[in-house]
Amino acid sequence: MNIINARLRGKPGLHRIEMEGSRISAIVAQAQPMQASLPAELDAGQNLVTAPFVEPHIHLDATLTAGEPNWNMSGTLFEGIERWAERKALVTHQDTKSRARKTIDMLVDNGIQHVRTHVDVTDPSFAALRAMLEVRDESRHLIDLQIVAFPQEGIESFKNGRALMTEAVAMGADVVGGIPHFENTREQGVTSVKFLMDLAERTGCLVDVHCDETDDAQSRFLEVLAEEARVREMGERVTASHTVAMGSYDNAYCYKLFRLLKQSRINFVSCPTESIHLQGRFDGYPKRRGLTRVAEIDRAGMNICFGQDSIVDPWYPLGNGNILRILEAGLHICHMLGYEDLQRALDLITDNSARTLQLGDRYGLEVGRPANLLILSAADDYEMIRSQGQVLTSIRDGKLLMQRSPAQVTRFPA
Ligand code: 17E
Ligand code: FE2
Repeated sequence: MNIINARLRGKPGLHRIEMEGSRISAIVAQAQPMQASLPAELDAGQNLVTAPFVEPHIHLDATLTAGEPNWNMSGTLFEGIERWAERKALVTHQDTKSRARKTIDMLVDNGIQHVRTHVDVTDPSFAALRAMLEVRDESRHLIDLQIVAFPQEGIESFKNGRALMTEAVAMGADVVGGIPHFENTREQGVTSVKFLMDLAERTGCLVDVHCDETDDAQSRFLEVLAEEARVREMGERVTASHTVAMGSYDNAYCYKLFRLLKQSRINFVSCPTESIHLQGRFDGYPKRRGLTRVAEIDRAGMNICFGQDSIVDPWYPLGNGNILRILEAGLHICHMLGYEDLQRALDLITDNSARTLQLGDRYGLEVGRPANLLILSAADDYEMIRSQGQVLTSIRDGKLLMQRSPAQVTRFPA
């Protein structure tokens, strides 16, 4: 299969992309627009062709459970955790698989082909983890799925938390998670981070910690995670998700913190729609936005990307799989609608996220890499955001995975 009349990010002019089997075999500059001739030729119509979108942070085990059995009435993270504990007691193998599959279909419909999901392992039955390990295998034709062993109710504060984490990794989780700000004491938060970094180092797993997901400016576990990553030289394999307390840190502390963060080389994930909804809940006015310092992390040359976090779960009642919606919201909330940010906005849901997931040469529009790519509805990043553009075609392993016909508008004369 070939794609003609493709615009590529960061390259002038039009290109033809050739695929052979499941690999990209050639990317050739075109002197002028071409007419499609072969049946196996797709016309990008001078719009962008990119590598697939990446979902770096979602909870596929909790998806599509909002209101079951109770709604989160306060809108706080903490009530979300309480409501989820009620739903978790009802989780079954089949229920988890069918909700995860429905959600994966939504992600696929929106051009996502790489996903990192957190799975709650503070459940001695491991019902959700067993289900998601099967989904990981059964969905390979749709997405590449990384599973995080996520201790929703704590490693130190939950009964047998350390053993559950160790077992989850032995069962096949790819990534070690954590939730230090939710542990009962500061000390438990610190020891939980040391424990999870030991576990990851010993087993070769990646690390992705829910870190400082609270407006509490005293929540300072990011410094612990970054220092552990720096000393062990594991930074590129480590991700700090949320870090929303950074939005409440004072500038003097944050200035010092940034030196460590840069040395550590860790990655960051922000979930802007989730955080604008869950945080600021204990404020009157002025009311905090409750996000991490996305623009500042980016400006400092560190790696940050956006994720959806939730789709219709105890923490967030909306969501439809469309990560472009998250990107648009995030750019607004983070004061990133400046010209230069708009020029490279798609980095936040493509290349930056692929780096977070450590996809290496399994990702990217380059000859020899997997023939996974998207045709978008606009010619550049700025226009994709402005026009609320869509993914028109998703190709995986050199074959069509999804095609969308955009809505037609008819105007009638007066
Ligand atoms: N669990 C958590 O601790 N934080 C979140 N944002 C979600 C689940 C969605
Ligand atoms: Fe999360």
